[in-house]
Amino acid sequence: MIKIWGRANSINVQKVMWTVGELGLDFERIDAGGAFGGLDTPEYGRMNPNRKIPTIRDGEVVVWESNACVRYLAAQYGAGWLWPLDPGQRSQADRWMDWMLTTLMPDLTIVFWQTIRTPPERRDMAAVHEAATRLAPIWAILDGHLSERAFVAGAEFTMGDIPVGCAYWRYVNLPIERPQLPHLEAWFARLKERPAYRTHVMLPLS
Ligand SMILES: N[C@@H](CCC(=O)N[C@@H](CS)C(=O)NCC(=O)O)C(=O)O
Repeated sequence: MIKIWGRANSINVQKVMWTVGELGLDFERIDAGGAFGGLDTPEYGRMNPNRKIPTIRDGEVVVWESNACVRYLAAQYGAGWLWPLDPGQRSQADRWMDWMLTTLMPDLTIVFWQTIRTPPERRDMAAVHEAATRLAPIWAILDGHLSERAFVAGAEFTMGDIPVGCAYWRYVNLPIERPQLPHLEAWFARLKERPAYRTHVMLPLS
């Protein structure tokens, strides 16, 4: 039984939930973070000194950092599938996971927080517009990559699709203008066929 600490509307928790869903693992998710709190207890701090979500426990193994959680679960339970065994192919999955955190998330976070988690009277719409403008060519990089393959690491779905798939759901549901990205849209249609994506990621933004 995998224990997962984190509220269901966190993008970083959604990566983990989607992964356990794909793998068909037994899990217990404990609401934590945001209005649920629970991150400031000594017990939580011993598991995750950052006091962030998600944190997972699998027997004696405790993991934090969402991409590390996805990698752990994929390697432990999905080797040869979610976790490509060939190092070159795995590097394809890995690089788009890191790209999501380092290249995509800074501007996606600005737009998300300003338009979804900030009351209308306090929104900085100039910052939203600037971040949305920067995001368009960033997503176009992944669109170009997907023009030649069905999924980010090749013909098959892998862990590499999970962080960017969570981010794309947010992106298409934000109240901003977006460019036409046909290869991303075709990939998104493939993701939407996956029950675990529909259950754990395709939730209303909140
Ligand atoms: N880089 C970390 C970021 C973790 C993080 O910032 N999580 C947010 C939620 S998405 C959090 O814990 N916020 C505090 C809270 O929800 O109370 C990861 O990917 O796991």
